[in-house]
Amino acid sequence: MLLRLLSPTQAIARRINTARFPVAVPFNTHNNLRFAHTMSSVQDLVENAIASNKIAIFSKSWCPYCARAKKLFQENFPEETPLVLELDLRDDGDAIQDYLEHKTGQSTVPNVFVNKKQVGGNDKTQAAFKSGELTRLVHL
Ligand SMILES: N[C@@H](CCC(=O)N[C@@H](CS)C(=O)NCC(=O)O)C(=O)O
Repeated sequence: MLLRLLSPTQAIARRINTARFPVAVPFNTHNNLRFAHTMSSVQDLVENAIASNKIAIFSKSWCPYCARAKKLFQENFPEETPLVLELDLRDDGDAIQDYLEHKTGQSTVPNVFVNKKQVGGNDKTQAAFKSGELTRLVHL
């Protein structure tokens, strides 16, 4: 019924907007015409970040767990320069977070990857450091 009130373009956009990884079709959000991120561009960005960086941390700038994970690397692996993507500071941050959940089953940040392996959030990263697994991964 709702869709019948919309123009065909709006109806299609409304339906695509509900898709998990929308394709590049314009849709209205809060009266602003915006473009949905393509699944492949977000997927490529995340996969490239993981593949091209020894340490990749998907983070949010205000997140205390992220701060602890970033501090662990700064203090214990000062020679490394992790790639840190602050999802709250990016237009595509929500789409990246959705893709990470799809990929790893983890919906929270931080989401830490070392040498292409997902370590997990802060708790798992701290535990991996204590066990020696994190150091092993960093020095692969
Ligand atoms: N036990 C998790 C806690 C992570 C967590 O709760 N992160 C919050 C931000 S501080 C989160 O991702 N909330 C959902 C969101 O921001 O979308 C860990 O150690 O990483």
